[in-house]
Amino acid sequence: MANTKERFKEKADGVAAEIKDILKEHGSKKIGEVTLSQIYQGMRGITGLVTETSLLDAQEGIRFRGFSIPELQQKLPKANGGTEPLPEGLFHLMLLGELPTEEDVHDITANWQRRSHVPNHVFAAIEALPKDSHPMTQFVIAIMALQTESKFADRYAKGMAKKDYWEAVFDDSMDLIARLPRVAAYIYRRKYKDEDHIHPDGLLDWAGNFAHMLGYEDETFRELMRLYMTIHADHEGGNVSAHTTHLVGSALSDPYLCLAAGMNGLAGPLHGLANQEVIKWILEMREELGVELPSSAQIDAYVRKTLSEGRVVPGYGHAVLRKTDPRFSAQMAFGKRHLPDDPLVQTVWNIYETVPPILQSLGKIKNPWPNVDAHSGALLVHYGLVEYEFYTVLFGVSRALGVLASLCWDRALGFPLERPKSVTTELVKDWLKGE
Ligand code: FAM
Repeated sequence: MANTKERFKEKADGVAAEIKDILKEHGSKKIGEVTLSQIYQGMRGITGLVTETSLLDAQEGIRFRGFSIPELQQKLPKANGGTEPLPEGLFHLMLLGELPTEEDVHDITANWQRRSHVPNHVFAAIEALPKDSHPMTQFVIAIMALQTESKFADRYAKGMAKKDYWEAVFDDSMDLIARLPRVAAYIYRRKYKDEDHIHPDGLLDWAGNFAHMLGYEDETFRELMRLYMTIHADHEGGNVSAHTTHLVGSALSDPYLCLAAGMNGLAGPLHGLANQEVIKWILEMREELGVELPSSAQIDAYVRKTLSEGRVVPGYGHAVLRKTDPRFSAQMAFGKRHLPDDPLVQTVWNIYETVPPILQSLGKIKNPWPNVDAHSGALLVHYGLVEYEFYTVLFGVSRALGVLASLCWDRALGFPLERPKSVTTELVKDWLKGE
């Protein structure tokens, strides 16, 4: 059977031909209108990007190549004896647009194992940072240090032809994904476990090995990592990390530069950093109240206090979603199955009962329901991964799967430099005068 790279090229050539025909016949078709409010308010609802790997529906949540999270949990190959999907399978699906076989998934695991060597200077770059640097800072620096390995940058400098860009981006993307768990685990063990590093286990799958290198041997924790790495991977193209990676790639920056840029966006509290903010907020609430399992009335009062201080309730709301995030529901189901009596997890569920009506009553929040970040920390704490400043790195390792699969598509489809038009308020006022 042809390997992943050849199959990707064949698929992408087919789609590129379709796009050419679509644009030839329908290129001038109008697909929407833009209002002044939209350009001042984060471009919500403006369709301005093509991202092949996943599509977000405001009511249903994310679908990866048409498959919902529960469908993926059913259809994607699992580890031996496991019940959660292997993220290798999701990557195959996002990249090739078709469900993988067990053999496809084993091939990707083996491919990533072969590519996983991290050069010593990357560890030295991490070591050069103070230990108390935020893990996301260390992660981005490590990705930048890895950039010496970029095949795209090397080949471009030697005069690579445009038709070959996709291949160098594919190789860099596969190398990067293969290396990220080692880099992330190194940062974790350096900062929190007295630099007692753990060598990779070549017999494990990508996420299982990541859990092992972090220092967690519990098989249920490995299952959690497989689920976590699958559900955080992609959320269509307009979110900050995906859009940034895509935008930077449009300048023909190599995948290392693109991913580092995307990860800087993920490190913002309104985006990926929300997962650390949620657990911090819950732990502070418990400390302030002096109880392990706050009552509904206590949660209610704490939420109102947070809002009165002009802060957001972390883990709630979304720019596109208008219902409970299915990524939240998948984690809740995992909790019900494996740790229903955990007081922190129960608190997350009690917050889920209490927060939406309060947010709704404010009348301005478009989505009062929980997003992915509202649940993830409580599951991690249960297994002992209590260092919440590290949580966004976990999100980042997973998000690399989606944004890099998309970057392969961007170059294979020959997408050009991205350059939307901006205006000044002076010009807007002139437009309005002319009305
Ligand atoms: N708590 C308090 N106020 C909130 C809120 C929340 N959870 N979510 C939205 N609002 C406010 C928002 O600040 C805005 O207020 P102002 O008009 O006074 O500025 C108003 O409600 C309308 O906002 P919106 O249109 O409903 O949401 P946006 O599309 O502007 O923002 C989020 C979306 C995600 C940035 C916002 O809901 C938020 O800040 N949530 C908390 C942080 C969070 O959980 N982020 C993670 C998102 C996640 F899915 C991810 O990227 N990983």
